[in-house]
Amino acid sequence: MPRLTETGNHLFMRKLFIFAIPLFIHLCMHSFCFGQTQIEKWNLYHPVKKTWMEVGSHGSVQEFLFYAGELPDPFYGENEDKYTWIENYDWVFETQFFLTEEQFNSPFLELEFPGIDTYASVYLNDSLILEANNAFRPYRLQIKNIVKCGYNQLRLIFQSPINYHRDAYQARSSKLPAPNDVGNMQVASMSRKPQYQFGWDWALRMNTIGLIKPAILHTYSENRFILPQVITQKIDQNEAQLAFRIASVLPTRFLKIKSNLVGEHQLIEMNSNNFTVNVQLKNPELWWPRGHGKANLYADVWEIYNLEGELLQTIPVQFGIKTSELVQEQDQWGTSFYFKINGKPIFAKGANYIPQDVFQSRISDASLRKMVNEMYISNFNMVRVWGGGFYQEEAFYKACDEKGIMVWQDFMFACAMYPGDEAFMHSVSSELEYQIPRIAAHPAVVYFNGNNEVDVAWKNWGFQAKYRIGPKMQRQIEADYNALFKQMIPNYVQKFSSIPYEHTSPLSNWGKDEYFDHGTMHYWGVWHGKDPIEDFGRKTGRFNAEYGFQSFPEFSTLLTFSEKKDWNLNSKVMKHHQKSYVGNGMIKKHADILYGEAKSVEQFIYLSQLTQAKAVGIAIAGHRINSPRSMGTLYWQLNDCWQAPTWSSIDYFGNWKALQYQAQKDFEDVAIVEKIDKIGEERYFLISDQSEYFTTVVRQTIYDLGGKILSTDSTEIHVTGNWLQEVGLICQDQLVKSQNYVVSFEWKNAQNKVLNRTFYHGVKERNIAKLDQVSVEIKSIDEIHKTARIKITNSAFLQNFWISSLKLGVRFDSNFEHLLPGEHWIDIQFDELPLKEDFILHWL
Ligand code: BMA
Repeated sequence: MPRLTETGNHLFMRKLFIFAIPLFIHLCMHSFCFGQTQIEKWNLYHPVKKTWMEVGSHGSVQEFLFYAGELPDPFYGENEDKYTWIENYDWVFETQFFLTEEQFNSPFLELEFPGIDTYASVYLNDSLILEANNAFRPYRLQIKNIVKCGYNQLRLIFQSPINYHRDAYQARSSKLPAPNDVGNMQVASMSRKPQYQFGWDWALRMNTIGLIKPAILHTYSENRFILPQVITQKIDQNEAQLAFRIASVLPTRFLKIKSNLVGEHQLIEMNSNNFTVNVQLKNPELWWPRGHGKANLYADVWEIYNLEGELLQTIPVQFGIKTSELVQEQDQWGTSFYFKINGKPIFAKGANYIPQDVFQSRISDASLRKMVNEMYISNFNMVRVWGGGFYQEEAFYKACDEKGIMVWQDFMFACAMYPGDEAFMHSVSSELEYQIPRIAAHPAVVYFNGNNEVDVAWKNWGFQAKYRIGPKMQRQIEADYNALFKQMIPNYVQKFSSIPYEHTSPLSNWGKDEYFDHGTMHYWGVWHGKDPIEDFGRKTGRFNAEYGFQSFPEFSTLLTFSEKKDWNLNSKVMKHHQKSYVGNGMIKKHADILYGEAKSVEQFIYLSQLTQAKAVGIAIAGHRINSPRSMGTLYWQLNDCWQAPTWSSIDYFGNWKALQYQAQKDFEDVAIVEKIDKIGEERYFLISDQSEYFTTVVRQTIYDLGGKILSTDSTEIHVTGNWLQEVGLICQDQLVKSQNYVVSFEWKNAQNKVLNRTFYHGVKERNIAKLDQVSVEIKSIDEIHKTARIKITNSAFLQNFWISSLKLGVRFDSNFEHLLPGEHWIDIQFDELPLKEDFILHWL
């Protein structure tokens, strides 16, 4: 481990100024006295330059070197390569914090690190107080006996996350498979760090080192209480059985809780840090997922008292009442997999969520809320927090609680085999003790899943031969798997929640047709296999937890990491950003089949988005039409952590790709979806996942491409009052079978909201509209609310009309629509008003 040089120390001391700024509350009531101070500044020692630099309250070495101008934007071009050396060095963070007399005299002083990434020896006034080794848990340290009144010195010596494992890695006779780790030593699975930091097929490798969140100094008189949680145990007709739970930082006994809602109760010890009491709540108003009722939340205030009746802490608590049940039963098709929320089966619609940024510490709460809102307005009712990233922030789960978005929560293990030694298991257990009660406290959370594709990888990816793992070691790896995913994690889940759990996803692989009849499915036969695109609609699993197709992000996003001259699939930059071994060829293969060869890179980018939307749309329609055999559809993947061609439907800057606009329509609770068994042979289905019984009239209008009405039709459809879908096949007029046409549908949902959707049918060659047949104007500009209206005037038909802006931060309320000749309006929101020249138009 490096020691600080004299020069370094000296410089550091000179640079010192106010390090501790009191933040948050300073509460003093009765006998309890609370203080919280955040450490605002650190000094970072650069091991190569041998100099100190001043940095903020949190962040990674990689970010600091970028912000200081030492390194260029890591996402630009091939700059990733300029960052690789960082993970091989040890880095030192140092600060001084000041304790006032009042703070110093506080009976308890606790130093909390909410997130350390990852291997740090922590010294306080030269005493070693912690060896941190897990980025998924907070560390809380009692420091009363080590601190001084006045200045105290805190030093974190971060060890290289690679070197940390070197000896253990080299000592292993056979290595643990971690195929996504692109490093020379594949240590990802030995490490409790977000697995995608070691490289993934949609991410660069960026093994960050630093503080994920600011360190906090707590002062208190007796104890500190954390992780308030309400568990719904049972809901009877007029009463909910709940468990109120709380954890204490210090071991204690005999606590009392006074709740605004349920009054005073004695807390029962689960152990000396965890307390529980069973309570009843009359006439509970339940929390429901979006589309099935109100996401009702309770606001309570808890007062925690000690044995002497002294108030120790007051805690505001928000909770919801719901039960979640995972139904896995033998049935006429095979083995079911679906969720009953409050006893009602729910068809799950949504996507897989990955970290929103490679740099975890710069993801703001506002951006998390925005992302959850995107899910909400896209008619999702579920999101899967995927296991190769990190457990989400409170703001994320809170937004899901409020918006009624069910959360499928993976534990943070993905696509690798994990060790089972005592130290590793111990580290994971400390992570579980924190994360399970924290996450399960959110009513939105309905499912815990042990890992992403670990089981399926072990059984199907040829690890045994590739990593030369002999029979004895194979048995060991399997025993370790069982100990972690089939014993330890489910035990903790049961202890700290009432949420259902399975050890892995998928439970079934996509290799054989019969596999689709059982449990969860990740269908990768089109992308990773050679299946035709139509198979997305044919090969439907019982719960489709992953399936997807890649596309390129739009031009404004491409310009943030490349120049126009790089816009070539074979350029170094484009290849560098394409991290899937399958590569851009697969996008091109299917885009060519569907739309013919692109005439320019720009057009290819456009077609890549249309191809992705088509592919995923075929799957969603297939899954929904297949319900109740199929009870969930979560496409891969919602978002991005940098700018690259990936499976995302929303790019790194929040721009919606064609898929997102389409998913919004495909996920309408009462939707008309296009079923494509064979390209060119489309059929339409009205489908509902609502429980209300209602009648809707579906109006169908067929136009020729000049806008002339060829036929109209109305069908009355009774949507049954249960969860089975009501399918209405709307017949096409025989007259129009031989010509190109557009069909528009209008219908209502159970709440009487009018919905509509337009599809294009091309049965023969046609002329494509010319540039001078389309004009765009910006109208109704409102600089205060940052909104405007775009008027599109076209004298010829435009298929899949796409308008994008070269200025970042422009949002269109609709896009990729089929526009008959006439005037059309698109509402926009912008950060900075785009000019006419900023718009790029594409159509077919
Ligand atoms: C799925 C995911 C990821 C991966 C994606 C695309 O299986 O779980 O591991 O990024 O496939 O290959």
